[in-house]
Formats: sequence, structure tokens, C-alpha cells
Amino acid sequence: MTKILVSGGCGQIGTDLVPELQKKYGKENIITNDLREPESWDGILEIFDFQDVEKVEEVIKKHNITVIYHLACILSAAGEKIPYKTWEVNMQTLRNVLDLAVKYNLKIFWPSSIAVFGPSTPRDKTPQDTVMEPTTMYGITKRAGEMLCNYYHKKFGVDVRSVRYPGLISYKQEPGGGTTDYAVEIFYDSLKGKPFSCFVGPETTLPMMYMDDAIRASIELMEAPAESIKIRTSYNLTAMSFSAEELEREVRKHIPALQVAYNPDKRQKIADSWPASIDDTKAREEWGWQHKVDLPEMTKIMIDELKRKFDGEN
Ligand code: NAD
Ligand code: AKB
Repeated sequence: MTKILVSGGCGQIGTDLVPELQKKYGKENIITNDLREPESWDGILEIFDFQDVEKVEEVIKKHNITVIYHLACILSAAGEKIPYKTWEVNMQTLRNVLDLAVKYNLKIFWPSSIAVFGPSTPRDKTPQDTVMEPTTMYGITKRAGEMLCNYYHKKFGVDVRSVRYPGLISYKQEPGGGTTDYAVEIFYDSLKGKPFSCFVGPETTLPMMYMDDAIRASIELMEAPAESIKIRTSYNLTAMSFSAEELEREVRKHIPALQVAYNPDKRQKIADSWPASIDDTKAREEWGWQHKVDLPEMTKIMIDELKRKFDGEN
């Protein structure tokens, strides 16, 4: 019987992932962890700090957990304000999860990020294997985390699987302090009739993905036969790449009154250090990854769903 624990599950990804896992495996088989209880939540919650390894073990035993989706993390922009805390949270929780995976024979999903790449990486169609010299503490923890996953797989046989998500765009939960957050914020501000101040310049181009594709990729990767998973660091993964200006043009097709001012801040440097586009051939060849949503479709979904959300709030 599959019993899944999702750490950091009330964040941007977990808010979409948990209902999908509930549909697939039954609501009673999905346990969501986070630091703080959200205003509303449909499912079983275990609120505690995932750095507390004894508590994690207690919850694994209490619910007979067989799989962990380990999402608890501090993201890139937030992490630059508290780099040492970012190292502690991101690395300590991952190591605890991997140690417990050895002890309880757990299967693990742990997301990496395009943040593993840095300014010395080729920026266009960034290959799976290339120079990786990240310049943010978040990126450093992601690269070190990838190597740790690979180590635990090779040394202890842990079935740990990972993708390097690009920037993720969704409407259910706002993003939690990343560099790609502008690609979500534009929708909130434009629908509220507010001028949008974009914290990166118009030409800034990054790889992105609509959340439904990201959730499907994660579940498909976890369900793929073990022998097809050849990469135990993390798979490159992408759906689309667009500049901030291209996104502005697409949103303006739906909201002609949109006002955008470009005011790059410290996050510009992080964005400039990341790839503009990703080569994810390995994921497509080895476990059949295919994205479905492109820029025009993502824009339409975001506007329709956020309008519905805001109407519901009024
Ligand atoms: P998020 O910040 O929205 O959510 C993370 C959640 O973890 C938050 O709800 C936070 O309260 C919780 N958390 C933090 N520290 C914790 C702790 N010690 N114990 C328990 N909970 C804790 O992040 P997200 O966007 O949902 O990202 C989830 C994972 O996906 C992260 O590993 C992130 O690096 C990765 N990722 C996300 C994106 C993206 O665009 N969202 C892109 C690449 C990779
Ligand atoms: C961030 O910007 O920190 C995340 C990511 C791409 O890892 N969205």
C-alpha cells in the first residue's frame, strides 16, 4: 500500500501536487507536512519542522510511510537573505530524508532546479551534463543535493528520483521567494488593475513550465520503471522559454490596459546566471517526458483561473 508524506506540502508545488496524489492514491494515504497550518486544507496535516529528524521518523512510523515527496526548502531569492540558514534547511532535511529512506526502504522524490547552473554554463539549450558552478546558496544546495542523491542511490540503493524544474507558473498558491516569481506576479497585478513592476529587465529569458505539466512530470517520473531511470542526480526538464517582454505581450492580448515598468533589482543577477533554455532530451527519451502547455495556453489558463479565484473572494 502506497502511503505518501509530502514535506513543505502547503507551498506553491505541494498545493497542486497533494490533490493529484490524493486523487490517485486516496485522501487517507497522503500526509502533508509544513511549518505552519494553512487557513484551509483538505487532507491529513502534520505540522512540524522537517529539520527535526526524530519527528520525521515518528511520522513515518505513525503513518507507515512508503514514499516521500521532499519539497520543504528555501528558494533562491529568499535564500540570498539568509544563506547559512538556507544551507542548513535544504541540506539537513535532504540528508535526514535519505538516511530514513535507507532505514525504512522509502522511495524519494526530491526536486532540483535550473539554479544548479551558473554564469559559466552554456545559456542556450543547456545540456544535461555541463559546467555547473551555481552562484546562489540555493543553487549550491541543489547541486550538492543532486550529488547526495546520486551517492545514496549508488552506495545504499535508495530509489531517489529528481528533476531540475524550471520556473513554475500556477494560480492556486503564490510562489515562495524565487527569482522566477515575476512570471506569476504579472498575472496577479494585471488582474487587480495594478501597474506591474517587473524585477527583471524586458529581455530576461528563462525556462518555465505550467504547474500541471510539472505535477504530471513528477508523478510520471516516480511511476517509471526503475531500469529506465538512468540519471540519479537530476533530469533536465523544460516546457517553454520566454522573455519578460514576450510574457507582457501575451498578457496584453487579454488585458489591453496592462501597465508594466521594468525595475530590475538584485534578482536580475540571479536570473542572468541561469539558462535561457534547457535541453531535456534525456527525460524525453528515458521516461517519455512530454510537455503539453505553451505560453499562449498557460497565459489563458492563468487569467481565467485567477479571475475565477478573485470573483470567489468577493
Ligand atoms: P515554496 O516556498 O512555495 O514551498 C516550500 C514550503 O516548504 C513552504 O510552504 C515552507 O513553509 C515549507 N518549509 C520550509 N522549511 C520547512 C521546514 N524546515 N519544515 C517544513 N516545511 C518547511 O516552494 P515550492 O515552489 O513549492 O518548491 C518546492 C520544491 O520545488 C523546492 O525544493 C524547490 O527548490 C523546488 N523547485 C521549485 C520551483 C518553482 O518554480 N516553484 C522551481 C524549481 C525547483
Ligand atoms: C526560484 O526562482 O528560486 C525557483 C527555481 C527556478 O528554482 N522558482
